[in-house]
Amino acid sequence: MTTIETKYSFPEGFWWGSAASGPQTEGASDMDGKGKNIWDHWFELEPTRFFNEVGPSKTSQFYYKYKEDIELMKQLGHNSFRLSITWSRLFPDGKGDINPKAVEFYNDVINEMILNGIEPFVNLFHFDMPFALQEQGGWVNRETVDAYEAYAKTCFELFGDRVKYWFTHNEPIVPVEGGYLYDFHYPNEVDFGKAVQVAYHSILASARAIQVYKELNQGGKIGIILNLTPSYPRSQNPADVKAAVLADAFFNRSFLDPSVKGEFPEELVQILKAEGFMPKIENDDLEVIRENTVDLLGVNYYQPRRVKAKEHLPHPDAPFMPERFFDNYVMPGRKMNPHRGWEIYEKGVYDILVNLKENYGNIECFISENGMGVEGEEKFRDENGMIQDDYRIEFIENHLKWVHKAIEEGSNVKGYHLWTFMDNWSWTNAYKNRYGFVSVNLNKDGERTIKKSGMWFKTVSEHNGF
Ligand code: BGP
Repeated sequence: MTTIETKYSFPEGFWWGSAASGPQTEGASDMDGKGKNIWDHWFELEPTRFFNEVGPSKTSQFYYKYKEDIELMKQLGHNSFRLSITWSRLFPDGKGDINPKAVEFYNDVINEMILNGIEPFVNLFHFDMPFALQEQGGWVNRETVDAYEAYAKTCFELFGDRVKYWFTHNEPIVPVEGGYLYDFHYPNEVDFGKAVQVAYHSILASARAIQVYKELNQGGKIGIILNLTPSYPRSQNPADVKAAVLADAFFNRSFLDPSVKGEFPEELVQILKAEGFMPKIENDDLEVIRENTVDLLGVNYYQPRRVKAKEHLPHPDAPFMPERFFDNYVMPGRKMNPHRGWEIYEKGVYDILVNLKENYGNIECFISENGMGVEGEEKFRDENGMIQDDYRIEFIENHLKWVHKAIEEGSNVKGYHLWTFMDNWSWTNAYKNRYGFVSVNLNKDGERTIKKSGMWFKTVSEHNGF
């Protein structure tokens, strides 16, 4: 390798790679004994809720093409990659009998990654509740915590000899928001009480999986992946500042504090008590949560949250929502990703890292997702067939500069993973927005072509900087 001057160089051993999830990439959603999960069910029930009525069976077919994909990861300079195990593939009913075909598949994938020098980061839950468990209430039902613990233990026992980086959940607040507050995941309920119970059970499940992992003594690390949205007040007016503090407690600290510190934010507990929404807590739960905090934290960062004090009191009959305490606010003139409607605020990633350093014991962390979804990327394909996604390169660079600054100031951040490796199925948005380093042509049997950003990333990884 030739040496070049890198203006932003990163610490030795920095993790360069990308992240994906089982339900968004595997396809084969009813093959080889896989059970249904909530996405398979919801698509059957209401296909029109999905962009162009494309459901979870038509994904990038990683199930069949994983060898080719891992080879591409290697070509793109990946030294690590996050995948998730699809719970209902391993346990078609969420518990009980194991599907041997799933064991074979995940063994093959993990072995292939290791063979190619790519460290497997394995996540256990990426929004994909097995439908059999959802029918019993999903995360609302405490028995799901037991089923999850058994599932986690099985994964550690089957794959833990080779997998040394585990994650209990990806963005556990999203199923709470989507399924029980804002109607973008099944079961599409609006019920704050259930939302709180779901959040609580997810946190308990995470702690119980960590406990089991530690007992097994496999010598790896276990963490959680959280989507953190730094909350900025519109002004320094105390009412706006208070609104931002509460939004932060609801959307960040609700999971961050128990995961890293083993305790719940006091502001939130006070609100839940005052409003009669405390979850059902049993026996030694709180001790389990206190004692089983994460070894490392994955930070997914896409956008900040801007808030202001509430202008109008909610109608007394309106369902209880976190927004009872603040208004979300779109700051005029900010840079936006028009395809996803999300603000692009690169400094947010730095603010998160500074917060982790100052208030969370500088916990070991990495950027586990960051990325830019773009519609209609085909128009950027050049005559050689490569998508010229300079906007994505600029997006990543601008974020990495802030990550670099945080490192210079002592942040304990160990890597950067893009969302995502190849264009994949994005829940209800299906294939509308493309996020990958690699494009996927759904009309040509999922043909893969590397985008310009993929080639650029290879040089960044090789030179450990840019
Ligand atoms: C994160 C999820 C990913 C992915 C990404 C992009 O919240 O962990 O699964 O989907 O966001 O968002 P979207 O696909 O909704 O555009």
